[in-house]
Amino acid sequence: MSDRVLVTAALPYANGPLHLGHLAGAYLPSDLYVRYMRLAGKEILFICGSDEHGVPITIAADKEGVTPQDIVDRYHKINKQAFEDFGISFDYYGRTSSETHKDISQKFFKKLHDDGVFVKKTEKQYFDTEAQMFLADRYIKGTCPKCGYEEAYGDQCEKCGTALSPSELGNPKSMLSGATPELRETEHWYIPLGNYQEWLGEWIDGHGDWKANVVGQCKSWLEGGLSERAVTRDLKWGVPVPLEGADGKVLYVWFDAPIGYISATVEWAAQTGSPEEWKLFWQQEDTELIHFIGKDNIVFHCIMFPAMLKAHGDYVLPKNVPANEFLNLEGKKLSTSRGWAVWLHEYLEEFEPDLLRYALTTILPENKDSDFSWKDFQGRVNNDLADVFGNFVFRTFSFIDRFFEGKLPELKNASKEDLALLAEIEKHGKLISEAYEKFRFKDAAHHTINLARLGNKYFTDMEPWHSRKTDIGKCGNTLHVSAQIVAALSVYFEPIVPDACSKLKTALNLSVNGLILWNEVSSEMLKAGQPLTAGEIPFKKIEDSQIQKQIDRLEARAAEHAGPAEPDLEPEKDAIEFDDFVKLDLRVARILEAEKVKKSKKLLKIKVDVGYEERIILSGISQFHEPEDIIGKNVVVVANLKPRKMMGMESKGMILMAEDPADGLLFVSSDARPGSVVN
Ligand code: B3M
Ligand code: ZN
Repeated sequence: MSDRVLVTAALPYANGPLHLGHLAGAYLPSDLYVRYMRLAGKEILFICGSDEHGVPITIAADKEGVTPQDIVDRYHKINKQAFEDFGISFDYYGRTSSETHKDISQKFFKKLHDDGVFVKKTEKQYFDTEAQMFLADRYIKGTCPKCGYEEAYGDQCEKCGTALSPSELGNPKSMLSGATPELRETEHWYIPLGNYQEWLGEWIDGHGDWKANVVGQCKSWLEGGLSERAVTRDLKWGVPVPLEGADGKVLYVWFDAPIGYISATVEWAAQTGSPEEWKLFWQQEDTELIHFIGKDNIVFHCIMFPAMLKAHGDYVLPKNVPANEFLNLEGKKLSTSRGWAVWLHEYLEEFEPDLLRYALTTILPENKDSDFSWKDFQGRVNNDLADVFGNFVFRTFSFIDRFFEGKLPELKNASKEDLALLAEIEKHGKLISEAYEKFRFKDAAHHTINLARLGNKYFTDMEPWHSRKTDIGKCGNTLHVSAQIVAALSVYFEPIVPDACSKLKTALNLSVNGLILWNEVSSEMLKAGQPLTAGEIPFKKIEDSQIQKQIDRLEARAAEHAGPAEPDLEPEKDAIEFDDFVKLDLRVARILEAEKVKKSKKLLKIKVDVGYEERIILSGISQFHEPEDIIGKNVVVVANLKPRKMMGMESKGMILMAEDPADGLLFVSSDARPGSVVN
């Protein structure tokens, strides 16, 4: 591994405030990695900034009746502040509306243009006659040709991630007027990604350490064959195309935004007073460039930007793109338009950033979508941070304060238990650092809290409240060992809960010489006799009422935003293998008899004919269907579900029901005869 690492986090659009999903997708993981890498002594640069171009910005401006500049000025400031408040430790947070960025992205385009990389084409594109403009990207919606999602944007389907052109959408509609647009001729520059197909395939194959979810997406695009992508747009807002006769045309936002990583690095270098230093990170072969992003950005960072960089030739290529999946909220997909989100600035009104950093780290959607719930948040804070880590730290300090005059007792005649626990410091240091290096942050959190758990258990087992009366030497040993564990935790926990660790280091008188490196952590970080200043209890417990307040707020806002048009649909489950599917024996069955099950509010006892036999199935649908209404219906059942006992009766199989958000449980019916296999 190189010692010079450039880490980027996706540049968020400056068109609205940030929420939990943003944090869990790219920003917390990148910050965890960077903070760990700094502790590991690497030369690391952490770059991010606002993405201030593109249709998301102009749509936000149109909606409010203000200028795009007003929008980006407002949200750049708000988002930069939110990141700072959460301790996301960027070395530089730029903006793509800067002059440097304009200059660098225009030069990038110009070089590719002059080298003959692009093809220029006149093509028919959708034009809204009412709004008098071409409908690029998110100004147009329609049906995704790949997955059939009806709300796909002109540049990307947010459901399946496919990169699209407006011409590929079925049933296109203008987002401005709602009208079906007409086709008009316009001229644009295209990057023929097909020319890079072979190289990209080999390049991606050469990265066996990439996450499976990332490689999977890349492979599926490559298998589908790469086509030409327009890199310019007919828009008023953006980086102007730096060519004669290209008036009214700007660079496509996904062309200029990733170049923002380069321009922000150039600005960072200028600001530090060594203007050439950006070259170390972008032009020295041995730099490791790591892009942290959410899964909807994979195609741009693993196909489009690498092709651009390869075509340009002067810059390093990414070494890894550890993209995360999505975070859901209380079991539902996060949605700003439906008000189903927790905004970072709202969270901060009530709680410390460290608490969310820890709770989110333990549930990061590293390999599949995951779910944040307020109850779970409370549990993780109270059970792990307060009861384990906080309690251990507090007990250690307060015993030393009360019985050893606030000075670290010495370790003399250490017992087996004392030595065993001290040995865990090095062991855990290895486990945790391995997890960070492999982008397995959930594992890193698990191992870190585990060391605190071992410390806390040891403290309880050693019973210093007894030994202080019977064997003060043993008591001193227990506190010495506990304090050394606390000291190790003040470093090991730093990436996840930086505020708490900085307070802890002060209390331990450890931070005098600045950063303590990972490999300086040992079982002898604290010297006997050194003063320790007991501080406040770290991590207070969260009350039920505080959690209820958040849940109420979320639900109230969702109710405000609720429109009749958008049903509250469950997020799609994780993909399964075909082999998993074929294990299900689905059959058409006819309902022969039905009656309510006594003493049960929900269950109906239903006799069905599955073609080859008659059998009883118990089904929890009594609130939605009267027994007499369902007799004679042909429904679909899972025939080979293992029989189950309910209310003392055996149920053999399961009747499939569709859960309609408004109407409750409805049958999946079929015209086929009983016994027919459903595939
Ligand atoms: N602004 C999309 C997003 O926020 C885009 C990322 C740019 S990274 C170069 O999801
Ligand atoms: Zn799709």
